[in-house]
Amino acid sequence: MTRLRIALQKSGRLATESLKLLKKCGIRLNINEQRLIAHSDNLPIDILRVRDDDIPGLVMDGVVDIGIVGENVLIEEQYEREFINKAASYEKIRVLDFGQCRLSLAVTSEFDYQGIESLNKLRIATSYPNLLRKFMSSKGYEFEDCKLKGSVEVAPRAGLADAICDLVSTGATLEANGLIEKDVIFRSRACVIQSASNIDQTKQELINKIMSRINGVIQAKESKYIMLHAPKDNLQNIINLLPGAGNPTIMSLTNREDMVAVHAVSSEDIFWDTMEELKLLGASSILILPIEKMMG
Ligand code: PRT
Ligand code: ZN
Repeated sequence: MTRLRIALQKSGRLATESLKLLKKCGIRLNINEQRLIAHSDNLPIDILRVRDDDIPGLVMDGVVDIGIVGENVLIEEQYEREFINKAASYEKIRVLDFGQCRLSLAVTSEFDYQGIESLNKLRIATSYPNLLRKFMSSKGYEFEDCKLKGSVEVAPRAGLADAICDLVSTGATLEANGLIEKDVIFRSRACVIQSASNIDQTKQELINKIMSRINGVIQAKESKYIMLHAPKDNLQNIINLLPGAGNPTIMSLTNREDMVAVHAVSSEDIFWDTMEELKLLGASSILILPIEKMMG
């Protein structure tokens, strides 16, 4: 069987999480920092470690079978290719739980911003000219583009542009540069994409297996295993407090006729407030445990 090729970011914000996810799916890898390719020794999988900007193109051109990339980079590449009439087909097979950020318009505090119309025909610095162009034209506005690959946030102060359109997560970078976030034009997170070109059946089965493991890893991260002791006469109220705990296991306790042990899997984290409420209902010995893996 030909080996499945997966493209990941080599270094940067998505690199560690992407690798961690594959490892949790049971893909054993020997990463050599200098090397572009890493081979798995327990599954027919090769990992290509590249710049995130190259990942959508590698998948769209069928050079790799799947890739993990931010939706911002993916859609920018898709729009760019549509613009120049280049094939841009792929399939987004799952969004992931990391890499969350937003692409926002921001201006300096002196700028009299009355809404997006205030930016009409002005110069906007961005690394995402295609996403910005689609957004501005959907609103019926134009702009002069100033494409910068880095240091976008210094452009207004340096006199290069009137405003910026950049990725934001905490907002600290904007604040440090005296910029104010005005409008979010796109929300993004990391996602898994698959090539639209013909993938043979054995390869597709391997992709499906990995995707099912990814689902299990993410589901496990969001879920908790709960153990507690509950008074029999308040059992239903206690179970009702456990989010998404379908069919809890109820066990008897030695030497306690009035109490039972409850074990349940909750589909969400259990916060201190819920634990305090459980205690008020008579629950005791409450334990919340992380779950490592899950399967249907
Ligand atoms: O070398 P390579 O090309 O692979 O990496 P890169 O430098 O292009 O990208 P990298 O590693 O910075 O980001 C990879 C992906 O992470 C992005 O494409 C997004 O999908 C996602 N991501 C999530 C972010 C952020 N959060 C983020 N905050 N990417 C960039 N930023 C930058 C932003 O550009 C700004 O400079 O962080 C700064 C803002 O952060 P805050 O927290 O101060 O608001
Ligand atoms: Zn990049």
